[in-house]
Amino acid sequence: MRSLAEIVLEAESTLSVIDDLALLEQAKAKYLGKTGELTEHMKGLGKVSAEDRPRLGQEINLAKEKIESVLNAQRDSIQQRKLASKLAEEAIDVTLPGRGRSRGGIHPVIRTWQRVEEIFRSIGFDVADGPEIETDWFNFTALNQPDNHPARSMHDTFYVESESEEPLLLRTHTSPMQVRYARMHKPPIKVIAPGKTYRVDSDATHSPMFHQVEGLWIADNISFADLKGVYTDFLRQFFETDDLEVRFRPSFFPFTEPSAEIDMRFGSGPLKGRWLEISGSGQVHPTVVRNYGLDPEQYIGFAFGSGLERLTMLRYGIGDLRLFYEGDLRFLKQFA
Ligand code: 2NL
Repeated sequence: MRSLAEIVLEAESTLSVIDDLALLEQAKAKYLGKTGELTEHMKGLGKVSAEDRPRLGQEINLAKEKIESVLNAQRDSIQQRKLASKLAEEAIDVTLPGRGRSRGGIHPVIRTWQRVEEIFRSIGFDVADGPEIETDWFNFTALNQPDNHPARSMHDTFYVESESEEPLLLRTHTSPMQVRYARMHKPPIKVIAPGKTYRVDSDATHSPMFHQVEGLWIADNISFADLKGVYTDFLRQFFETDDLEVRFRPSFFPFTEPSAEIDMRFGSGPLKGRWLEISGSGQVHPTVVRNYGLDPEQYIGFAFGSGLERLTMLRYGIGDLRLFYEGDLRFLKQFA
């Protein structure tokens, strides 16, 4: 058995160079473990005379404390170094320049949507909102669309599988929002309904999803003259020119009677002199007024429906509808 001094000396030199926590605990066992050298000394105490025992006990304890203090110091130092290296590894150079942020832009059709809202709000119209998945009643029935109308076929309209009695579908126009709005408000009703609409149709000039804005003004004395005034004023603000004419051509829609196409003509610019179809319109059909929950003998008014893509194409001189949906940045960046 080695002397306490020898053991302490060796422990101090061995432990103080270990730089791994697990190895340190392993090395500790050699001195302080169950069969460690100091433990052996302890076991020997019993054989020592009662006279010498306290002194020897004290010496062993002192040796044990010395070793433990080296162990603790070494443990601390290993942990310190570990932390320092972890911090160094994770260091961030806050002086590096940032990566920069790429800037998004507003899609041209949405730009039109925003401008249309702004213009109509400025002349006293509210803006309606509503679901894109509609019931058959709000999308068709309320708008006087007969049961056998071709627009109601699976061929023209996207139907949504539903558990309910009533068929659900992707709205084919934004009118159902106006019907919902009209049923919740008292006349005078003065509202536009912009939004996405869906039809089974896809070619160079049709997209299965497109955007519409409809307008509705119902009160006790609203006429075609008001429609012409409101719509002409809207077009002049939208295209930022007063040099523009509007004409009505007779047409047919189930939800209006009489109905009219609205054409417009610029007096200058690249489209100068050509009549352009810009919107459908008409006096709201009495049946539709009744479906607002109003008496058609008392209330009258007009509605119109225009395509936001069409308005956008005319404003910016865009020739192909598909450009709106391709996500080509070379196209989109021109509007950012
Ligand atoms: C078109 C036709 C139109 C309407 C939309 C409408 C809405 C209600 C009541 C009556 Cl709530 N009418 N909307 C009226 C006439 C024409 O749009 O083909 N537009 C591009």
